[in-house]
Amino acid sequence: MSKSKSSESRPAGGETHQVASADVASLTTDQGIQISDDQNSLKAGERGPTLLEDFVLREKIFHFDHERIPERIVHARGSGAHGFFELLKPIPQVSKADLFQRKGEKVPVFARISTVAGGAGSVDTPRDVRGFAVKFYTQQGNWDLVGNNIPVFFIQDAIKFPDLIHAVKMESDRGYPQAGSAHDTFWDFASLSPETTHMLMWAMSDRAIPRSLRMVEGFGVHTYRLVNAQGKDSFVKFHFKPKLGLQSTVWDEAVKLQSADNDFHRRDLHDAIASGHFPEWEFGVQVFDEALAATLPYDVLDATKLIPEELVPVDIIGRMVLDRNPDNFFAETEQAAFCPANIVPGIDFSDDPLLQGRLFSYLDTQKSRLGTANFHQLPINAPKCPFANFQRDGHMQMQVPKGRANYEPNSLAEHGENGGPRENPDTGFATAPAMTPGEAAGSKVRRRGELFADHYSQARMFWLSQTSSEQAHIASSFVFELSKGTLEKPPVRLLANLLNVDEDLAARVAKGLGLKLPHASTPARPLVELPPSDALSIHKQMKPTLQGRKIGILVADGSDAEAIQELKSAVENAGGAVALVAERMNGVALSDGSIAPIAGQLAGTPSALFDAIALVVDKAGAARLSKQGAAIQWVMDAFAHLKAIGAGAEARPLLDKAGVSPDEGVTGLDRAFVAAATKRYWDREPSLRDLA
Ligand code: HDD
Repeated sequence: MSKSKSSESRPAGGETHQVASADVASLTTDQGIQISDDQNSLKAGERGPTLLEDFVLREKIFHFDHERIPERIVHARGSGAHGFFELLKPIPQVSKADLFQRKGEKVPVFARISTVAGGAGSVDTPRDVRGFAVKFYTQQGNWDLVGNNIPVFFIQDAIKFPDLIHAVKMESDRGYPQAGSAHDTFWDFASLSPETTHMLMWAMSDRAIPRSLRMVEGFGVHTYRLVNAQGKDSFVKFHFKPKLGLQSTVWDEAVKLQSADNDFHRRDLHDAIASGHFPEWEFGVQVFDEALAATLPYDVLDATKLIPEELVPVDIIGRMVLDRNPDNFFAETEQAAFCPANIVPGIDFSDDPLLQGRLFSYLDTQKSRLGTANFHQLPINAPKCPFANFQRDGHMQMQVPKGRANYEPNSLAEHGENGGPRENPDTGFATAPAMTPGEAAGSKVRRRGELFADHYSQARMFWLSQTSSEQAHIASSFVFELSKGTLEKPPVRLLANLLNVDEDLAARVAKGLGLKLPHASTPARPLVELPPSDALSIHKQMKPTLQGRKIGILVADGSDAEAIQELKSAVENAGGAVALVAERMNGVALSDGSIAPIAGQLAGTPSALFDAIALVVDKAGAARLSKQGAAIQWVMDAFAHLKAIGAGAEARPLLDKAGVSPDEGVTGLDRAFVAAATKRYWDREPSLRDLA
């Protein structure tokens, strides 16, 4: 073995690889040194020891070793996109915020939608709340609206947040379950904390298993303040309403999606944007004043309460469109640092104690996650308006401030030097002076507002606002989640709390769990009967549309080419998309002799991935497929997931094998199918599964 080191390098076994040329840039080290060989480390002889001297190898491995950063302590799994907010209706009468002044003006945004409990690599479709965070890069600086797809929260005071999150995340001794609340510690905490009841109703509803991130609402959750140019302030709740309407999956579908495609939501968002179908939300505000707040039987500073839209309508003042995928997931989506404390003149905080705690937490966590107080200089976080101050130095300082002025007051400008920026009393952010009425001279206490103690009135309002099918889903989710626990007391305590929401609900959950109904827990405040609100129901909000929806068409050799083409055009004209699924990926020979390209192989492309299915097969195809488990399951699942099924008479054997019985959602392959595919068939459900 030769001891002399060689500067020559060559591929190990005759591989071909691209080298730099006039069109292909040279690979370099982080120091800009061009690299001649990226295939072999430097060795003392071909089969000899690798040399420490190899700075190319060392740098590459060194950087790789440090690629990961701590994931978010909550909302670790998320998908983001760039876009814009466009003002449709200026509101200078209530807010002086620059982005709310001029009709038609656009402000760039970056939005990230996330699950809460799971890690960064967890699946997209567990039962969970979805985070809905938007960074508005306004001319007055960044405004971050960091909300959820549910308008209320589990707890009322930030001091309980670490307990809530510890309870819901994987259990600390065993490290499971991942991304789910169906376990002892969550229900132990929740059943001991009646303030969670309203949010539990939402979390057990279909809101927590959305069909697409493009089909969720976004809520700022807290009551914030708007402030106008005269200094007058109002209360406000912020809303995003999806243009595609609200839509969720059914539980069995959500579960099957986890195995069909871990990245179902991320892929859906990415594909929609890449194909020019930009997700869009209306942006609205519920503006109200102290006087109205004072008449309500609940406290607007309590994040477990919402303001019904029937009482204070949502005024649509803008729209948000996501029209650009990130170029790099880590640099943008992962490093995006949202913070509810990022606020602009014209918008202000309320005294909501949950919000107040958040104002500290987010800035603090970014230091731990991104490693430096200079995280705001990362391109995704940096304001798009000029920003300058006397903050200096620290890890990863990327700006190069000029001159000596790093303190204030200074008189350097008077000596011809750059004296740096100064405060601006006219346009700078000034805190709205309004205090919660009656609290201005309050003494220091560790207590909550009196009305915070009503934990059940709005939970009941939510329950009564749901359709019977939605109610069955909620009751069944409680049964499923509580059945996963091993402790005896949490389900009993939870039932005692649910009895205050609705006796029928509690009785159904008890029956599902095989438990005797306990006595109701004693509410800390008497309930107030509130009128139901249609805005709280998904089914009452759904849009019968094919926009953003995908139809799976099962085909086989001999399938009718014309029927496929007609179906495809009809679906696409209605704004939907189609994907052909077949037993093999190498195309099927259609009736006209053409070969149809296939998007998904049957066994690996379950019907859970589609919003409706069509079977375009001839007699022989149907006969063959009706002997195949994957095909039978495909049809069976679509039926069980309450989807429309379009099929010609030839497909009958397959429908029969899958147990499809006729109803409004089972049609021929004509126009009726395209109309039917815009909906789900809730009435079918009771005949298919035993819901609580
Ligand atoms: Fe939070 C992240 C939403 C209460 C502490 N939160 C985080 C994200 C969203 C929310 C959407 C992810 C942002 C992103 O995409 O990067 N959080 C909420 C909502 C709440 C809420 C709607 C109640 C109304 N959060 C809340 C409280 C605290 C936190 C009470 C602490 C006192 N949240 C955090 C955090 C996170 C976070 C630990 C983790 C990663 C991050 O901030 O950047 O600071």
